[in-house]
Amino acid sequence: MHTFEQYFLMNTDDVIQYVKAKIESFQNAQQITCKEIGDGNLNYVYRVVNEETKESVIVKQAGTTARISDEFVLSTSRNKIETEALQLQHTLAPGLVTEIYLLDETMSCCVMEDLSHLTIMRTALANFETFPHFAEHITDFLVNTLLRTSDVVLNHKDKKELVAKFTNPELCEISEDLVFTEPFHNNFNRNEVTPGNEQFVQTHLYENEALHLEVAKLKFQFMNNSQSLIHGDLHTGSIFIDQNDTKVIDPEFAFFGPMGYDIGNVMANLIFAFARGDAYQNKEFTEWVENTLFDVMDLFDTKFRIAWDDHATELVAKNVDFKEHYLQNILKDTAGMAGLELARRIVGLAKVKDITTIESIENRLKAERLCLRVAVELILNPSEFQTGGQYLTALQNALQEENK
Ligand code: SR1
Ligand code: MG
Repeated sequence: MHTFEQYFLMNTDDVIQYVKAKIESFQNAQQITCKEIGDGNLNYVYRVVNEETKESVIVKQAGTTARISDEFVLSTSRNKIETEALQLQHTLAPGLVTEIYLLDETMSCCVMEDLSHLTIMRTALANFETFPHFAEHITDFLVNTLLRTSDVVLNHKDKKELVAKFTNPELCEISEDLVFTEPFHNNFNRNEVTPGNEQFVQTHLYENEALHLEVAKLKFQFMNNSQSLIHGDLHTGSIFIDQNDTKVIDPEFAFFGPMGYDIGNVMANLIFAFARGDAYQNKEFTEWVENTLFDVMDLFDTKFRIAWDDHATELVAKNVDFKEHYLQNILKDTAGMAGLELARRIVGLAKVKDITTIESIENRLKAERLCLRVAVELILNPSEFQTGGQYLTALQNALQEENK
């Protein structure tokens, strides 16, 4: 019988005992079921149900290596960063973030709200489902969690304490390698290029010196601009959704970095959904994605300005031209970071199902090139992407190139 006073990696039986020991309402439950449901690259996720009352919770535990590969040896303390980020984001963006019931630093796990009534957004998008409130919800999340953890709003000493608390070197290193370096240099030989696109990748990514310069700038921006508490991995696999609700999960990559990293991830992952929709010629779906790409940029811009006026405490930030300058830089970062996410998910180690599950090889190759063409454009010319309409033009131009 475990007492859970020392870390070990739990199995489903252990998790049942754990929940009985730690969660009061499960203490006397006679019939508990537990299933491992994680499909992420790093951790173990269990759904635990009291079959009598139907109450359910999620237990998420960090192992000592990443699920995707033992090459990534990681401190299990990442679970604390993830849980504390969720707790802070929950207060900043109520209703849009999963709720935490318990953080257990010894077992490197947390117990949280079960969101199984919702669907992981990537899965839903792969089935061409559309979500009318997504753009509204995700821009509320972005503006509130990003602007309100920046020096524009926070007391600067409090912010520096948070920067220290959320220093996350191991998971940042994963992103520095997988997002900012390997897709362009294949320096660890971990890239996997789909046969048929090797020459395209060689020319557009590996041998593109102008691109390498812009990627280097973005990497140093990621490593050195402690702008806000960013989620750090805000792709559509980190979002639960249905027709009414949107809930963000999984901020284990959280740290103080550039706001554009999160916004760019949202934009890039919508573009993956677009590329899949285009591969299956689903016009209704691609139109919804286009509208959503447009709305995310438009709503972010509008809400950011309002939130700035409502919440800025820093005296020099009251200068209207500074607000413009600050926002323009965020939007510039957004474009570059979106380009990086697009490139790394096509050629790098961690791919996305939107593209890998396209059955026709011809269509998959085309979808990949579409994403890479947009990626290169975004990285090379980030200042030209200040509005959603400019992203749509880049998508249409890339489609035209492909259809030539
Ligand atoms: C080793 S982890 C690979 C990827 O999975 C996570 O979700 C992050 O996106 C990371 O880059
Ligand atoms: Mg994750």
